[in-house]
Amino acid sequence: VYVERTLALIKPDAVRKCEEIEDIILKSGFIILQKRKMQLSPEQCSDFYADQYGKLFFPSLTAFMSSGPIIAMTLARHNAIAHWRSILGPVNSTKARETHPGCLRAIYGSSDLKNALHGSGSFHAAEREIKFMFQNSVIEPFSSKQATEEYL
Ligand code: YYY
Ligand code: MG
Repeated sequence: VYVERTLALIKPDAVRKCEEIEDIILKSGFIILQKRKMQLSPEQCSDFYADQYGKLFFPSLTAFMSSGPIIAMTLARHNAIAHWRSILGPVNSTKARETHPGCLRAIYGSSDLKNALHGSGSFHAAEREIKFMFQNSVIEPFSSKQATEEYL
């Protein structure tokens, strides 16, 4: 079985629910390979979301993503990228509550901007985003009951 990696982010609006979310991640068959709690600068958020540059919501996106701590996780599983995206559900949490009521963005998010969680959109994006969060960023140690803070 080919084990794939993806990057998950718990965004500032959902960090207080991180333990609950991590339980769901593990019950969904993922292994958490890396985990960091960190706060990004607006510039780092602009780099991370460079594919959205020019969109009307770009300034609010970078402001929101830098407004508080986030939790970055490298998740591993068969078909990790697509599976994590399917658990997240659609980008707009408000609409997701109608069309995909059980999805994580419906449960933990509140709008299209404050949608609680991120998942890489492709293999290329996953590799870039994992590197971004675990090599190029200011990081702080994160303590948790889980022993998966670094590589397993
Ligand atoms: O990959 P995903 O997060 O599901 O959606 P993208 O279209 O890549 O948008 C990235 C990010 O931008 C989204 O998670 C919230 C924000 N955003 C927004 O604030 N308003 C929109 N109409 C669309 C996206
Ligand atoms: Mg995207």
